[in-house]
Amino acid sequence: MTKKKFQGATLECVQGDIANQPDMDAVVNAANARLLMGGGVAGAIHRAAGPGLEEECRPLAPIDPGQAVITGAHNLPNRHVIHCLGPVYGRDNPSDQLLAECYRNALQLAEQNGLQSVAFPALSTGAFGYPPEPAARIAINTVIEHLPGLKSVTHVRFVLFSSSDQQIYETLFDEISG
Ligand code: AR6
Repeated sequence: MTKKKFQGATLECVQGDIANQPDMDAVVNAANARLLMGGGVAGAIHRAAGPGLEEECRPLAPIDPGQAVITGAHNLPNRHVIHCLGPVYGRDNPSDQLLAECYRNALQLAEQNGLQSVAFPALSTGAFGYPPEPAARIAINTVIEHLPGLKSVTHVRFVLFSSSDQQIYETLFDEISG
């Protein structure tokens, strides 16, 4: 794990499973437009949450790329799940702006719900094909850009599945000053 203090907030990157972050108020789901189970992150989150999550999601779907919605966490050990639809790389354009929107909208929902801690997976970098390094830059830069404006959210964790993604985040964390 790498930890960094940034303007009073804690930023972390860890290798792990987004569905097993019991100390975080919210975990972010790399959702599909219909907010159904799916594979990857969405599979892990829905499996751990149980069928109540899909039920709660149904009336909120469909969502657009860049959009985020919040639900309860059901059987997950968190208070909420924030579902983001990342851009499909090369199809949903401009991909960089839509990916940044996901992180911004998720943080805003966390803030509006009085949450202190949010864990993000590497949105769009699996089935949606976004190259990991530019996606990581967008994730980190967007969070750093918006943290100073947040009162409630003071702890953001990036949860990376592979050691190569963890390596990318660690390298980018080393570039952060503040
Ligand atoms: N915890 C943390 N990261 C994970 C986990 C996990 N349990 N599982 C995979 N990853 P993806 P997307 C990593 O495909 O690209 C789904 O089927 C993975 O290695 O989950 O936004 C949905 O239903 C990758 O680095 O999300 C959508 O249709 C990253 O998380 C679509 O895929 C994101 O991979 C969303 O695609």
